[in-house]
Amino acid sequence: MSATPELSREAFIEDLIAHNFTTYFVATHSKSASSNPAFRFTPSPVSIAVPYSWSYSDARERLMSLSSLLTTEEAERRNINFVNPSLKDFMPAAALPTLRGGIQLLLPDEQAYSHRHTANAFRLVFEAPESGAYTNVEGNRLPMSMGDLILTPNWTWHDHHNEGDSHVIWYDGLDVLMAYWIGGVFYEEMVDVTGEKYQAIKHGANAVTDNFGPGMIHRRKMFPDHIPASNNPLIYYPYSKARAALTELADQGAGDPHEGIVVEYVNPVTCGPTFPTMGTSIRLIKEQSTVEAMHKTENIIFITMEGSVTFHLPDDQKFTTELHDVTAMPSWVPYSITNSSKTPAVLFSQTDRPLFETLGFYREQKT
Ligand code: GTQ
Ligand code: FE2
Repeated sequence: MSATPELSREAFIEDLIAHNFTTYFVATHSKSASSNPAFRFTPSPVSIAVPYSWSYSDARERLMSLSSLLTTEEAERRNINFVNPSLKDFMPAAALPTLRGGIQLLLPDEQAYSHRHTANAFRLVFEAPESGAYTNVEGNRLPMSMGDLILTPNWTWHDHHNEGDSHVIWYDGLDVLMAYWIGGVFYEEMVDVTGEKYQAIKHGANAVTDNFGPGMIHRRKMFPDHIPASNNPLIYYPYSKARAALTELADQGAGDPHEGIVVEYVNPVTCGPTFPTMGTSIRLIKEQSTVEAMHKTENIIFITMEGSVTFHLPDDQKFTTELHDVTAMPSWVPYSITNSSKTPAVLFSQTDRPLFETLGFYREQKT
């Protein structure tokens, strides 16, 4: 076996590829059309994903149907995931190259048993009973009310419960794709570790939020088990606070032409993003206004929490959203966001920008 210098260039390349080698030259060589075109560097990012928008009402209908086909016990997590059409053949349930999203349902008296994983995750509540729906994160009972954000950081135990009188539906956001690519997925079920399927409740939500008044936290008490030092201890962000912050900023006339009015959910210990891998924020787009397009190296998912907006993309592509629709924008794709209605729109977002920033890859450019 060997390619000898006497071979023609074409035969040499065929032999090279057949033996699991390659050379940068194949990126342009006509004989190598089957090789990955992405091998060739591009002047600016060309994402493996496409922009896409999923209708909440379509997803919700399917989630409801699933509830009569599958128990929570069987399903472990009864959900419908958002799948980017460009990624579906080679990535496990990916909305964007690093981000997974889905919606999950618990009917009254249902619960989803406790487990933990290295992937960071958050819940954003879409529909909830007056009271009784909650997620237990490391013993903290965190209520699920409309718009609340609940974090389940890396390796924290979590189980979901609905003791209310109507269903609860929430959005799950995860960074698991990144963990998958780099070989960092670990997972455990509580029953296999402790013999219990659910955690005991040790603290209410106030134990989380009150801890940050004095800026002090009893880390061992809140997270008795080993927790990575990078974990965000503020695992609960009620919607009322986020929404009030937006209203106050709007009243002050704050805002950026390329961002709208944005507040970021931060880790109060570092003032950095919610997770080392994944940031979350919420923005208000004033009535009859437009957030201008820009190139940014981030993969970002927008969830319409109030009102309706239209995303305008190149080639006249556009997505108009309704309540709880999920819209995915891959890196570097420019889009503007228009709110043409007479009431403000509120968009939640999930982004992998912390990855780019940490690694020195973050860039932006005006269009
Ligand atoms: O609720 O714990 O959509 O572990 C995917 C994985 C939800 C969850 C998902 C999960 C969860
Ligand atoms: Fe989970």
